[in-house]
Amino acid sequence: MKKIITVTMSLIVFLCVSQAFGNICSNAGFEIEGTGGPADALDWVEESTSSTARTSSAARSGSWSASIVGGITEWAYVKQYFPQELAGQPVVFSGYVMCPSSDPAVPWHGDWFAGNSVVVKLEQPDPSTSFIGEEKTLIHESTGPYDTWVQFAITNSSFPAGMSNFKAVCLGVMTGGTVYFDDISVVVIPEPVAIGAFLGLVFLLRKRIFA
Ligand SMILES: [Ca+2]
Repeated sequence: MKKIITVTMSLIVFLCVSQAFGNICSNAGFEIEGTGGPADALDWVEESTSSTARTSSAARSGSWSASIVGGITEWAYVKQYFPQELAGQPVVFSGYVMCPSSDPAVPWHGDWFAGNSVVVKLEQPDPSTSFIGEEKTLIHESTGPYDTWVQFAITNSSFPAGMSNFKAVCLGVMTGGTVYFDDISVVVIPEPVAIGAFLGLVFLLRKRIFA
């Protein structure tokens, strides 16, 4: 009986740590429909139904992605909220974006964004839109790249303290064209102290199981 309890405890600890290293983004591939119909992605907030949509026009995984159509609103996005206190922990926000050569993106403010039309951001809690981490050199209006899924990744070496939540935001800032986002990932890397504590616990449990 004692052995069963110990093994069960080990499994629970393993699952907790796996979760800590895993992708905490829900509906990361936009495959699940939300309550608003096929164009609405479950657990994602779309900026507007005219400029942002879940779509099957392009996909890196499965059959669906999120599209941003330029020229309707200055900023259009899909974003997801992560209600966690992550002070001191590194967060990695990554994913893929694609722009078709048949419908190339044109940046709204070419001078501001150096000819780029795609911005991905880790943002502070509402109502702020200030970025914690940002990348805006993904799709250039003259050089693309086009027709290929471009991987992006933002890593915060230390997440700011005092924030109860944060947002992962995929933005198009465009006067024309379309960009697609798919396979989004948000991973929280546990602090070295937490990893050390976990490894110590595993060592103790192994001693109890195999003693
Ligand atoms: Ca997908």
